[in-house]
Amino acid sequence: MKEQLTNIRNGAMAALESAATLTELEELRIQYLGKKGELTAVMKGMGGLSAEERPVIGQLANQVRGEIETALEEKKSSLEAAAANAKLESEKIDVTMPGNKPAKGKKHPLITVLDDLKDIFIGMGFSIAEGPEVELDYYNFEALNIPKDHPARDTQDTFYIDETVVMRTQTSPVQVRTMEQQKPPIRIISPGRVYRSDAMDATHSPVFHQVEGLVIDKNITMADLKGTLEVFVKKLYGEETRLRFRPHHFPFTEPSAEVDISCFNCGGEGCRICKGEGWIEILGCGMVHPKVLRNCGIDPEEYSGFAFGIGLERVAMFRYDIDDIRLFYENDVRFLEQF
Ligand code: 2U9
Repeated sequence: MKEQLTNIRNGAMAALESAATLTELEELRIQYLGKKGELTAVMKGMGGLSAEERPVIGQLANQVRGEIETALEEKKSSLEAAAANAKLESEKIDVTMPGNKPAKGKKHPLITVLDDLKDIFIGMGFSIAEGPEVELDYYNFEALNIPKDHPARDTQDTFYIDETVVMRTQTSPVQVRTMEQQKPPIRIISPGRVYRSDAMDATHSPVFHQVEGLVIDKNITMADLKGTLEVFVKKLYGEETRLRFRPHHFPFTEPSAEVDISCFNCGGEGCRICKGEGWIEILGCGMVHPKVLRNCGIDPEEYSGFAFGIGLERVAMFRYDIDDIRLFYENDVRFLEQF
């Protein structure tokens, strides 16, 4: 029996030595020390031993059990440590490695143009005014002297919400609301989104952006209008830029004009950008119609003013040589990255 116990111990030690995983180790524990294990089997056979032999063999069996238990514990610790090390090794990070650069956005070209316009007008003492994009018919048309039968009211041009509510077709309602609430002097620009029931093509979009301006004070004349717009245009396109005022008609201004600038690309020679004209139309303007002033609670005998409107997309398309308005709204990074 002694020999049997020694064999069990030697066998267990060798098996433990070569065990490579915790699962294998557990299988060995069951094989040697479990209820149906080899050591238990030997101990069960001790009943047939003599009174002298029994304590000797019993002691040896306990010693073997202790040795195997100790070896199991040690092996378990060393396997666990190895596993932990392997995990650390596999999860090791190189802190000196360069990080992943987050994709960085860019300012949208329309916002760049808008920011430039805002800077110029703020520099001239204007404030920024904003208002709702869903407007009452009154503020979008009626107050602006656009009568009921005016073609601009046609459903072809205006998105009607119902009989009295529209998507604003210009940002002028913001100026009307400002005049109702504020006494002159007034110097504001109102940038924002406007809506027209146009089919989408390379130069039209049912949603686009405008900046409108309004100045109301005593003794404001056409000279103030021309001076202000000249400073604006020269700041935006360069000091060498010339302006041309062409008579025009708007219901809300009288007199009214459209303004062309000498082509910033060829200086007026005629080129691809200005289509050989030498001039580029950039905005509309005029002296605020006395009826509009009266509608807004301002006495036209005491005050006068000028207003202008400029389309942001148009400015940006000329500046960046963009030939399709739809590119502004598609959010294609390959387009946006270029500015
Ligand atoms: C009030 C009184 C008058 C705003 C004006 C224009 C001329 C104009 C167009 C430019 C290109 C619209 O974006 S566009 O299609 N605008 O030509 N806008 S005067 O006149 C006003 C505004 C408010 C109370």
